[in-house]
Amino acid sequence: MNHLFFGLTAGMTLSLQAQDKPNVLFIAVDDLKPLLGCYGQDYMITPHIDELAGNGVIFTNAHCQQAVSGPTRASLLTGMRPDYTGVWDLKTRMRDVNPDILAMPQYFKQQGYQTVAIGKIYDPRCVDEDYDRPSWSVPYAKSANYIYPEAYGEPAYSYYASAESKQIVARLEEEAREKGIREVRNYAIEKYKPSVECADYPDEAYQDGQICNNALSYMKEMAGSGEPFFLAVGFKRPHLPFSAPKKYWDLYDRDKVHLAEYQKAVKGGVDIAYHKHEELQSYTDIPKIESFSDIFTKLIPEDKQRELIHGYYACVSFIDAQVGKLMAELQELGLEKNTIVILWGDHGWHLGDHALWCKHTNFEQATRVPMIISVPGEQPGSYSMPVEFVDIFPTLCDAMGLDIPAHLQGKSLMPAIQDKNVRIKDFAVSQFDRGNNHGYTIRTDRYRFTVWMKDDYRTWMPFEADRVLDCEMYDYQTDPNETLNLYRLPEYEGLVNEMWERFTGFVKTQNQELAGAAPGKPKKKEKTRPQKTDAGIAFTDPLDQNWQVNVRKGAIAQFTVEQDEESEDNILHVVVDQLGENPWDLGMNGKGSIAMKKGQQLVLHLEMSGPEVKFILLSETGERVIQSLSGGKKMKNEKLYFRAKKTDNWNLRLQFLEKGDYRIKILGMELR
Ligand SMILES: [Ca+2]
Repeated sequence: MNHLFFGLTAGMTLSLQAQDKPNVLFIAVDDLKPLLGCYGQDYMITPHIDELAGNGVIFTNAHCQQAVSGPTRASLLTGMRPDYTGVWDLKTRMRDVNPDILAMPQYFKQQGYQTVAIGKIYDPRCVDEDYDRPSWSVPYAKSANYIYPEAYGEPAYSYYASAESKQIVARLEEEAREKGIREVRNYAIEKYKPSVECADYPDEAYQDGQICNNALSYMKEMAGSGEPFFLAVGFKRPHLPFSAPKKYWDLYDRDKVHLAEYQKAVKGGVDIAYHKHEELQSYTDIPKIESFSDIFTKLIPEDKQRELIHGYYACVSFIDAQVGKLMAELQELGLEKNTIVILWGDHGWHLGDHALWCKHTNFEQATRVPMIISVPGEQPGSYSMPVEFVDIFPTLCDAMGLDIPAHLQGKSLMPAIQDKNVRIKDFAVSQFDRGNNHGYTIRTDRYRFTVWMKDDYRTWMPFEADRVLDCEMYDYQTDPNETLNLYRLPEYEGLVNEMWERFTGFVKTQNQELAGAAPGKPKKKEKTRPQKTDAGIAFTDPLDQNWQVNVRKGAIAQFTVEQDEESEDNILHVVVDQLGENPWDLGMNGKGSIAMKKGQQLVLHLEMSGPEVKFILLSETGERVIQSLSGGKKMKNEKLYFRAKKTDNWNLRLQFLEKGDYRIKILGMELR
């Protein structure tokens, strides 16, 4: 074993290229359907989102991939459809299925962005305890600090702010304790969980007011940093319960709210399309539906419908006001010229249409989403052809000037942002499960075609006509409320056949894109290893055979090469006691070089533990491709992707960015 000690030595320094990458403000709004002034609902009071839409591009035919929080967010944030992510419910964690999946914030972080999440971005049930640790530069637990005004305190169950609600909850929790019940919160929530709350309190008394304040602080902090940021702000309303400050309720007249026009089953429809709105039924002021057949006979009473819809409107205006604060601060800080802003609601919401409430369907009101993207320097406007959430990842890469990872399933919408008449795709695809029956629905400019497949069919399998359970088709030009299923009408046979071609074509594409992915089943980490190359990147003993180690300007570190007894691989062990003045004062340069053609991708397979390391691929002419990686306490399998910006010889550099103990094992590399 060869120990190399390095102390304080003077040496040459490298200058890093100045950062002029655009920032991204990424605003997620839980359960927000396109019920906004800018989407043509002129009775909605949403001036700030309308203004954002007026300065950006509003997508009027945008659809989520699956109308429920965890799956839609896992898909959007990885740019992969649910049949790849395997997250179809609210309990599967995305990295249990795909340990090496590349998340959008993770990729931006690797590209030199400060990535931070405040509020709800992923669904917490579908990621790890650290809210997907690889995604964020700032650990999620430290990204926000909710400081409620003393006069109000923290809302009960985090959403009921009124003193009355808090007293009731406190009394119920006391009652539970007296009865010796351990699950105090569950006891209380089963007895008291109203679907709405109107209280005359300020925004700051609610979680969304706090989320907004934290985002404002972060923007101020980042404005002068010189580093680009990806700031993800996730608002919680208008998710149930509809609790919002009274001033937002006062913007609307309950007698004038718009009840759903069509509250019946589709003529010629299919039962599997509906549900009993179980989510709404978990609220203690909602009448219970016992059996499926009661859906259309026991409608929510009209006064309760009015109250719910009024509450939804109030919550939308409440969030609009928070968006207004974010946009004002962006201007105040002079960041608006260099910040891409995107706003999206994670899926739609049924407000009584088809006697449905909440989401969880393949109907238009559940799949259609608000999606507004503002890219500095681009002309504002409206885009009406179909787009989907999987398009967001590649679109942002394109707008930010980053390479689009080749495996992403969506398409960049930048051509549509630049020219609103350019077609990006013929249809969007959403899906939803009913047990082992899985419904896939495609939405074109004008029609929707839904195929319900039985026996656990997924689109990585070849299409099998035997497994078709039922189908639906709707024409939004003649029937915007989806009252009539056209699928079996003889006059639509030609159109139905066209739709079948689209659907089976989609399945073929999925078969190809997901080939070998074995999605949906928890996977072991990749055991096969790529071929080692002789590019001078192996950690040899002595280390200086392949690497020049730099420990300069105050840095103190110890570099050792150890052998893993089991695999006989060499492990680089670095202990950093003190950092240098600059990041490049503590690191190592590979002596060998790798010849790469422009656009070619180098994939580095490694195992790593310890704090953050910056991996830099440097060309002879000084071009850099930078990826950052942090390991945990245990060695973890990782892959890094570098795309050559030009044809040249490249060599690898590592910079150790924090004090601590690092272990890195290079498993190999491949050129794609
Ligand atoms: Ca949601």
